[in-house]
Amino acid sequence: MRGKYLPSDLISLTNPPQLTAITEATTLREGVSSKQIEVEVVGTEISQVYPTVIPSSFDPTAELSSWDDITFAEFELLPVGEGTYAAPYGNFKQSGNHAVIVNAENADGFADLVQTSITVAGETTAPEPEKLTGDVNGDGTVNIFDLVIAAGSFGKTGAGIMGDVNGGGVNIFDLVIVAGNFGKSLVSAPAMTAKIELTTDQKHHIASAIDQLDPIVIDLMLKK
Ligand SMILES: [Ca+2]
Ligand SMILES: [Ca+2]
Repeated sequence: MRGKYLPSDLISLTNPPQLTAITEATTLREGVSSKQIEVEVVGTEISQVYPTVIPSSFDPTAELSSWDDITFAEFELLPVGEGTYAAPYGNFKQSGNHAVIVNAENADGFADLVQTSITVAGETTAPEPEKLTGDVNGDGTVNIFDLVIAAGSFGKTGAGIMGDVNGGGVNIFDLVIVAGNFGKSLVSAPAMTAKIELTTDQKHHIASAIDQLDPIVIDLMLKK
């Protein structure tokens, strides 16, 4: 008879859904705050599949001042295939472990909860740009402009001075570093300017800085 006389929804009358699989615990790549949450559900007439996100900032031991303190983000998973429900969640921003707990419901009740963990490694949202030692103005090439800037700041002390390559203010060591990296470039075709017009002041800065440079470094610079 192949059970053809059994009502197709008989099983659902006695069975709440079962959650049989969930996205495995994941550490997000740096800068990524979104993750697809996916579960496998067995059961009929599923009315709702919904994850609750408990953020990394939640401290279960902290004293709660109101019920609002334990209101967590909830969203709904949608059927994407046979027994598969999924949706992305885009607010994994705080570093640490976020618990994602999924429930499913049908007319018979709720499933046993399943849980996964999404880890946000760091707060950084953008990768550090590649840096070239001695590239004072950050244009990807170490050339005369960088030397001009460093020479122009010569003798200045303090933090964050343009031309301070190694920290601690701009002194002879910064010029040596710029000079030692002279001609290096991150860009495939170095954007060397054919004509460089320096002001008298700039020439003076460089001249007085070069006076203090090691002869080997000067030799290196002149070859470029
Ligand atoms: Ca530069
Ligand atoms: Ca320095």
